[in-house]
Amino acid sequence: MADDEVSIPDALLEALRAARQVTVLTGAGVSAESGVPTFRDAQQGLWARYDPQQLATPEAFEADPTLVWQWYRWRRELIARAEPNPGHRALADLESLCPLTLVTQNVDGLHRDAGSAGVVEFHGNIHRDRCSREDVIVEPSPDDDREPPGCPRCDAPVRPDVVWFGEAIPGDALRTALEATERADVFLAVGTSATVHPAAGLIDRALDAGAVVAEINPEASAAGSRVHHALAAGAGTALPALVRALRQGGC
Ligand code: BV8
Repeated sequence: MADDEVSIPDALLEALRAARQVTVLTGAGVSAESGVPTFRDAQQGLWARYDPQQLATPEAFEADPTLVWQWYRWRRELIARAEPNPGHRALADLESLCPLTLVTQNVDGLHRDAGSAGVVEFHGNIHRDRCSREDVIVEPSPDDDREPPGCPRCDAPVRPDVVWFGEAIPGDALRTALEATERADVFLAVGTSATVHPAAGLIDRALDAGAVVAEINPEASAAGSRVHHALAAGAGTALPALVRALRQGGC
């Protein structure tokens, strides 16, 4: 077996082949191989001295909207240079092999770019803007060079359409994710440290609901000791290996 190959447990393959519902939860680790730093990675350059968990909050935006806006602009520019990697593409392929619901904590949009349909964006999407007063999606005028720009309707500061710490998960996303987790015969946690809630809680909900739960992560996550299968590998290697193994078995 090639050294970058990953061995997929037969029991996991059998469970995937028999599954009526497969639910996948992805985290920043899936985008790491596209060059998008994870939340665990030290921030880079100008942002090295800031803690993402401090910046991704309504309080930070209230205190210094320009700083927070500039942080998101830096992340948007970084993500704009990123391409989906083999892990993203394998999850898109998996949709044709299994009845799959993909729930992502990532805000980078790379799953959609890779061709995944119906992605549940649990923490929103960094590419969309929202009026901070009316809470509606808006497109600021390209001529508005203020940071942050003003809402084209009411001129309140515009913010990224993401879920900040201390904010509720969008109702539709939460309901869809909970329902897909309760019904899951197989639940895959990929590239997540399982430290941010309520996303991380989906893993225990899947376990409690009797799903076969597997994790793909080079390092064990906070849920690692509770899952049935822990594949200590990168998503970009393990997910294509999983799709190949399913196809070889005639899935
Ligand atoms: C809420 C969008 C209530 C913004 C993000 C219960 C217990 C403890 C705390 C809480 C709790 N309930 C609520 C909380 C508080 C808080 C929380 O969880 N705090 C934690 C940190 C202590 N949660 C919240 O505030 C949530 N809101 O609960 O509101 C409420 C209810 C009603 C009404 C009002 C309020 C909201 C949380 C959402 C925060 N927003 N993102 C933005 O992006 O700017 S979270 C953000 O961080 C990401 O989206 C992501 O979810 C998270 C980082 O986690 P991961 O994705 O796992 O990434 P991480 O870097 O941690 O790990 C990467 C992993 O990848 C590592 O394990 C690594 O080993 C692995 N890896 C690396 N390379 C690879 C790889 N894996 C595979 N392949 C590779 N190649």
